[in-house]
Amino acid sequence: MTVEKAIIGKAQNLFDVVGVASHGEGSLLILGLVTTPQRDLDDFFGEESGSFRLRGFERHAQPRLEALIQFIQEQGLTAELWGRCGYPLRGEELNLKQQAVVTGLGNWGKNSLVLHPRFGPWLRFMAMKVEALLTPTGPGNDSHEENPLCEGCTACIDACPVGILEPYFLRERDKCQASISLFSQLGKLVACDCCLVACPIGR
Ligand code: B12
Repeated sequence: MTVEKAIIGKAQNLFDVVGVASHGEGSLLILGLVTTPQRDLDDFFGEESGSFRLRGFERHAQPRLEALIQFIQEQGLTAELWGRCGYPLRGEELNLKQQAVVTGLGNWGKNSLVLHPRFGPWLRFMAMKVEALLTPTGPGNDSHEENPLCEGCTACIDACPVGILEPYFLRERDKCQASISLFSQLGKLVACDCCLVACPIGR
């Protein structure tokens, strides 16, 4: 078995979806896990300092990420997470949704999230830089074509409690209830999920 096959196979064992993009001299692994009530990746925890912990990612994703890094290191290569738990907190740094589309893990949905044909909007993404030239997956670009899965449906737009969702774009992101609850509370943070719950894909 080639090292590439071994790395991708290991990643596929640990995560629900795996994409590869080329990145400088190496590659970027885009890893996705479905969030569920039993495996709540959306468990964010506000701290007194005003910052927050990615508690769901720490619990459920970090052990898998560490196992993959260790496996890659055993192949004599280096691997590094992008941001805390592979979750860059600024889209300008690395846009995970764009990378997910580029690597074929789904397409933009009207709720501005990446929709996977089976898992709908419930995948959460992580990025890992790998010092190896792995074969890129997916279309290799993030075409802004309308998503056939969203044709004739406005369920997410109708469900937005603050009316800021336009097809494929969040107009005033600071007003998003997910954003407000994230940065203004202490303790377990409840992110608004209305535009995900309303989506019929992957229900
Ligand atoms: C900042 C941020 C937020 C902000 C702003 C969100 C926003 N839409 O801008 C706030 C706090 C509001 C937020 C909320 C949520 N977020 Co958030 N967030 C991020 C973060 C850190 C950066 C996103 C960003 O700034 N992108 C830059 C903007 C410009 O890009 P964009 O939104 O993709 O815009 C593109 C599209 O609009 C597209 N486009 C424009 N016009 C058109 C037209 C057509 C036809 C098409 C097809 C496309 C298209 O082009 C734009 C540029 O590429 C990412 C992690 C990361 N590093 O990527 C997570 C991330 C996007 N969030 C995520 C999630 C899950 C959520 C929430 C559900 C809360 C939660 N449980 O975590 C809500 C959902 C709200 C929503 N409907 O977007 C997931 C999305 C997973 C997925 N399946 O898509 C990410 C990837 C985190 C992760 N690790 O998985 N988030």
